[in-house]
Amino acid sequence: MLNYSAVTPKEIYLNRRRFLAMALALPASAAAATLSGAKTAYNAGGEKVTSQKIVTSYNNYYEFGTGKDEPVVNAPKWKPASPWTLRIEGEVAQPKTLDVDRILKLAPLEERIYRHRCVEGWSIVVPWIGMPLSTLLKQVQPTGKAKFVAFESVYDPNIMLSPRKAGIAFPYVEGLRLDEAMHPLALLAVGLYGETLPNQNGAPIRLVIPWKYGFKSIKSIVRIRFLEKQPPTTWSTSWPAAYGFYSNVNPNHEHPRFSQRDEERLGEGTLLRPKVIPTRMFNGYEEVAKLYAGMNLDRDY
Ligand SMILES: Nc1nc2c(c(=O)[nH]1)N[C@H]1C(S)=C(S)[C@@H](COP(=O)(O)O)O[C@H]1N2
Ligand SMILES: [Mo]
Repeated sequence: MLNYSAVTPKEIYLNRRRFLAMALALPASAAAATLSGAKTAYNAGGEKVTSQKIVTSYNNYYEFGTGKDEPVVNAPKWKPASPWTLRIEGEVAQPKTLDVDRILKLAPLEERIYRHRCVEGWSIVVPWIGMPLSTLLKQVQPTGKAKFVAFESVYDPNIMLSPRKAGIAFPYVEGLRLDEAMHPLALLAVGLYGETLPNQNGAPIRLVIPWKYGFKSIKSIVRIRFLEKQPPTTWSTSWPAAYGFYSNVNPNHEHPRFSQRDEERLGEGTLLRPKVIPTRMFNGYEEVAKLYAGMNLDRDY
């Protein structure tokens, strides 16, 4: 069950109006002030939120550098297209091109505090702002053949790394099974900490799939395709033995390089005594388990 706190329709409406005003016009500092009072719609576990400083300066975004300290330096130099358009096509009755302003109006924006676990062994707790991914996917009618959803990031070779330098192919691609994509926890995020997304966190629109490893949460999305067959994904193509299509957080399935048994919660311990906690199945989001009933998740990793 989703644990939504008591947010009245009026509060959601007001927050949405403030957020829209911010997204369209206000400078970042005013934006922070306007949304700082936003009500939280989801916070399972109630853990301490990681500092905004860490979440916006320790990033994986290979298009802007392979070091986690590089995207915060390189990504701000990039100017996302405005209006930003998202193409939705494939096995659908009616393909559509939507711009982000239009997507923002599809549903009230919610704040959701999610744990985020990187396969490399660190985790953070982030207050995202967004709407269920299902809200967007319901805008097109998938045909009976649609079983998977593929996502594609922007790729601008003028400012982003070459695939050779990054060591992975671009554009970055990801995918979900249709039922995973429609799960209410799957979030289409447009902001964090009451502000629009900084470039290094995937501006202007990205996925956040909290029960999967961080790399499934693809940034700066420009294209979504409904498909009959399972699509290729960047990391599973680059190293199939280490990265599968599902990539559910799973302490019982070891990665050849990084331990999945436990994780370091960034910003809470000290250099000498980092805060290390056990990694939980599905990152603790056990409500998704029924999506995988009958599957062997050690084989289908
Ligand atoms: N396009 C794109 N999306 C991406 C990545 C990337 O390199 N390129 N890195 C992934 C990885 S490995 C992680 S852990 C998360 C990090 O998201 P954050 O920087 O907002 O914490 O983004 C994911 N999405
Ligand atoms: Mo990651």
